[in-house]
Amino acid sequence: MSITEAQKKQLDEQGCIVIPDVLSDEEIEMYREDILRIAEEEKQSGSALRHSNDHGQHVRWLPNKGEIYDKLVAHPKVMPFFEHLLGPDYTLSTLTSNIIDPGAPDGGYHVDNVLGGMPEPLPSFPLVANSLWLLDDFTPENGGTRHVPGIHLQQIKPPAGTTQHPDEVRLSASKGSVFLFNGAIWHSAGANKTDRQRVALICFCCRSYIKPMFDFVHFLKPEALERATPIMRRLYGFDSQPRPPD
Ligand SMILES: O=C(O)CCC(=O)C(=O)O
Repeated sequence: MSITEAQKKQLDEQGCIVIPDVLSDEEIEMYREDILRIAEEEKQSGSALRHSNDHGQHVRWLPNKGEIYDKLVAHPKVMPFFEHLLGPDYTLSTLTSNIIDPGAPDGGYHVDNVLGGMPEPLPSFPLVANSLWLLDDFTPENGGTRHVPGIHLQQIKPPAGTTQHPDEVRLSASKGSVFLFNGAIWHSAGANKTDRQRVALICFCCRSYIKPMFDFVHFLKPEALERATPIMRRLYGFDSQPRPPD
């Protein structure tokens, strides 16, 4: 699998792209069912990470929650897009998911970790890149991700509390596709005005010299590490660690 020159240009200029047909219908159904099952279990056990005024939930640390999530870590249809933005030695920062419940309001605009904590101007090249793996068709009505194409070129962050932008787009894309974007694109989940949950898997990556958000090196379960190929180990960060004493 590869990335075309036109796709590279779109990522450079717009900062975002939809990669079609990454997941099969069977995979979509399997992942959606499993994420909703884990979300319910986490609610019952009191460990749920609820958000959006209790109208949304994150299920995080997916590699530790099932072998089925291994496939997302080094997916051949998606890796070339991350490599274009972050270089050939990029690493995984998080592997998580986002459920937007009916009634959820628009989220607040943000850029992704680590950019939110950096001074402006933000770097002129991508440090982090995010990808949403759509387990439902995304529409402007059901929480389709709001984003501002091209704003990464301005190297600015949304002022705290920003909820609108004149150039905003609400993502419309088919389930099974992946919406991949430069982390400097202002974005947020949209309001869900339908009666069905909107579900996405999220694979968030960074350059090898950026500190990832999740410490896979120390907290990946032994069985998940055992299943990892050399490329997956690199993505989990094992090849980009600070050195131990001589
Ligand atoms: O779920 C969405 O539509 C947006 C997710 C998001 O804002 C993020 O991963 O930073």
